[in-house]
Amino acid sequence: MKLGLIAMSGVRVQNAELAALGLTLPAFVERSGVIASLPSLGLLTLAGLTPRDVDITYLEIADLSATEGLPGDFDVVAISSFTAQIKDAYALADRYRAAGTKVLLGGLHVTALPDEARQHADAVFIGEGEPIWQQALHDLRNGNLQPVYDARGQSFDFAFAPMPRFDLLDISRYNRLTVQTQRGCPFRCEFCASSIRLFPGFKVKPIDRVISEIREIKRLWNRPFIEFADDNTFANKAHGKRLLRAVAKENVRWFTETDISVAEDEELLHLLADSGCAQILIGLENPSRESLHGVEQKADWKARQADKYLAAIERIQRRGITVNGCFVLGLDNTDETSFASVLDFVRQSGLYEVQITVQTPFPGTPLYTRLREEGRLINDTAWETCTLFDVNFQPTHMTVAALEKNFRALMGELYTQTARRDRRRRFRQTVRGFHPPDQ
Ligand code: B12
Repeated sequence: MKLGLIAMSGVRVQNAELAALGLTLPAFVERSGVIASLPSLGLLTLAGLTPRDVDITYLEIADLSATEGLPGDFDVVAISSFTAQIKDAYALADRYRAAGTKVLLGGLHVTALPDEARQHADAVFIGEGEPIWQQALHDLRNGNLQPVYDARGQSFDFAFAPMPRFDLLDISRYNRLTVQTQRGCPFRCEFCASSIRLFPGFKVKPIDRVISEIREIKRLWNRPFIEFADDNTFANKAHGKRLLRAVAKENVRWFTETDISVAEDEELLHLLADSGCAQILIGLENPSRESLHGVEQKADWKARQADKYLAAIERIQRRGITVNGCFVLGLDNTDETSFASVLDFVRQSGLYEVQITVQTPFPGTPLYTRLREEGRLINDTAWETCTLFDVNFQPTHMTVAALEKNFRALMGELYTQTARRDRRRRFRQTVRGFHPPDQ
């Protein structure tokens, strides 16, 4: 059986003015270049669960309009896409099916809208792929493929996580590779479209499995930089510390996503610095408590952290770990003054790197459901606008045009060469001035 694993990839934005501006901003171009070249860990993971007699090819499609006909000659293709490129994924699926190739579709968007996806697939997969993939391959071989495979309600134990098939990649094309150390998050942010939408809990991968994945990458690549494709790596601090002690022995540089509470634990910060951590990305969302009110829906956790942000950033960065602070513009409790607040905060905080996005109602999120009920979605199936940069909802205290215009202006302020140089200089000064206590 010839199996094509196809990742719809690349970075997307629909708004032409924003896309053009992005290309002129050095710090934005640099960051896009770094992230644009990640492979689909989801598909490499499924490849790791595929019997060795299946002939597998891994492909990425960043721009379907530049792809003629049918890439590859396959009996079956498994396509993975997030929401922004799902319409391209469907168009490609239709082409394959017209040629008699079986099409399997899965991932976050398909999990949110399996009925929509079924119109373009021979089988759709809901939830985590691991518990259902081998059954589907078995059924396929026996000519008994089912239209829907649903992993919800089955708990996949990370102790059985397969080794992702990094060996299928042409590694020279990438500047970093991903390893997943955990899935899910204890918090419930209204807009979150990450893996809590596949699996509602929080689980960690056993440390020896994480280390074997890092070692497999090191075997294939002599200058490894690793991105943990996690939702919140240090939500469980005791496990996080054990992980860091093990990663420290591997001599790799790495990046991850976590929450601001890491700053409260000096031992964790010491271990982070000691284990090759280059940067942590933290969703700060907005600098003010009032604006954050209601974002985290279990206990208003995000709002309760806002007053600690400045001190926390300083505590992390003085250890030599850069923070990439992420802000969401267009939150319901914000108005046009929020753009200046974010800019002031970034300057005051000395954040090394900053990422701004527009509040985005991804399908399957509580935010999408609420905005649709409130009649505030501009187009409730314009999936191509789910890029984190395009506006597809009516904000509460400003017009759509004002959100777009102020967002562009803020980008123009944050991503210039000078702004980036100043942030870097300030970071170096902070690190030089800090003398860590003996650990
Ligand atoms: C790495 C990453 C990327 C990489 C790699 C993308 C890729 N092809 O996998 C790059 C940089 C290219 C990227 C691009 C984009 N990304 Co991105 N990315 C991530 C990140 C950090 C990790 C994803 C990951 O590796 N997860 C781990 C793997 C194992 O999980 P998985 O892919 O979901 O796969 C599992 C299941 O879904 C399932 N599965 C998946 N596909 C299939 C297919 C079949 C057939 C089957 C059976 C099963 C199956 O099985 C897998 C194992 O259980 C997440 C944030 C996060 N912390 O999770 C954002 C995230 C996924 N990205 C996001 C977005 C918005 C984008 C962009 C639109 C940004 C932009 N403006 O361009 C583009 C979209 C490109 C596209 N294809 O549509 C959103 C997606 C939300 C959504 N629901 O659509 C996320 C959640 C971040 C966020 N802020 O919300 N991204």
